[in-house]
Amino acid sequence: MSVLLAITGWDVDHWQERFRRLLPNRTIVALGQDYDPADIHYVMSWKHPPGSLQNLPNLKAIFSLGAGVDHLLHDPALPHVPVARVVDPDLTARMSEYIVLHCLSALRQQKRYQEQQRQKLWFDDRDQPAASDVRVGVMGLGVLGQDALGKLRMMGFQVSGWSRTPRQLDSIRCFAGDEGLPDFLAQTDILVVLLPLTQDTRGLIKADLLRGLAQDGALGGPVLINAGRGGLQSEADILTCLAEGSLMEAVLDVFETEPLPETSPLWTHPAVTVTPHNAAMSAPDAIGKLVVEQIARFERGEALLHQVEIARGY
Ligand code: NDP
Ligand code: OXD
Repeated sequence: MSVLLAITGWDVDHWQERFRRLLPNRTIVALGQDYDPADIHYVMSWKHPPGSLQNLPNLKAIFSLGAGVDHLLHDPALPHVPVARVVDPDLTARMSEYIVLHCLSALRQQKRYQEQQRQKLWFDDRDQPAASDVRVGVMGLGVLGQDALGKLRMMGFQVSGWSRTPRQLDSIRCFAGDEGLPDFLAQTDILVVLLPLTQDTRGLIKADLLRGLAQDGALGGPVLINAGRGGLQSEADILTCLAEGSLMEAVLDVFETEPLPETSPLWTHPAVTVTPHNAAMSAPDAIGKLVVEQIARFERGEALLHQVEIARGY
């Protein structure tokens, strides 16, 4: 009963060492190492190369090592076994830290004061809006969206969210579907994107959508924070909207191409903050424990937690 680590872009040795400690009675191998395909019962995947999970005749389940699963569902040769994703308090807390940090940074005009410090400028000519004057709208009312909204509400922001299916949540104004989108955008000053990348959401964050954000808000212009996936956004449209003023600031953790190419104008744009897809990293200890628990459940004959609906794409 071996476990195969099918990981690219992360430190495989680190994960292998961690899983060897957590699962001492199993053989933990990684793609490219020597193993008998018939021994592999479980795969842990982060961006496995498409086709690399074929010909594992005794495979029972695939565990995504991240919350998102677009990185594995795009594999046309994905084996027909259950796929489970990460839902874990450690990862959720990290994402909410990122979202709260950047909402507060927009509220408190952090970019501007950093620039003033660089110029040794002691100067303040603007009113400081209160959090309660600012409306944060989160696209995606799932595990991450709901946690972030709860924490933003505690900070005093006005909060709303948008999802595919209608939701009713305590103290959160909820909008849903294509019909609900224009009204959701029109009452949003800071747009936070925490959607999965699916056929329906690809390319959603484009100029028309950004121009629909509230233009009369307390911050002086709309702010975009995308920590969902780069494939959700058109970077050319974000730049156009920043240039024309329909968008005031963008905080981007994810990009159409990752790593973000050196030639991208986003790197040096004064109104853009770039982070290297680390809004919420998968910490091997926390995520390792979750997967070990999942395997134990599965082998007791219980259903896997957080199973992905393959046809839906998330
Ligand atoms: P969930 O599956 O819990 O939630 C997804 C939410 O998106 C749901 O509310 C769902 O609607 C909504 N949604 C899906 N499709 C659509 C659509 N077509 N229109 C409107 N709403 C839609 O996911 P999580 O909250 O756990 O994670 C969200 C994403 O965050 C991940 O898929 C991943 O891409 C990203 N992520 C990024 C990280 C980073 O470091 N940058 C780290 C971790 C995750 P409904 O409620 O109706 O189902
Ligand atoms: C995830 C990610 O999906 O880190 O967990 O992007």
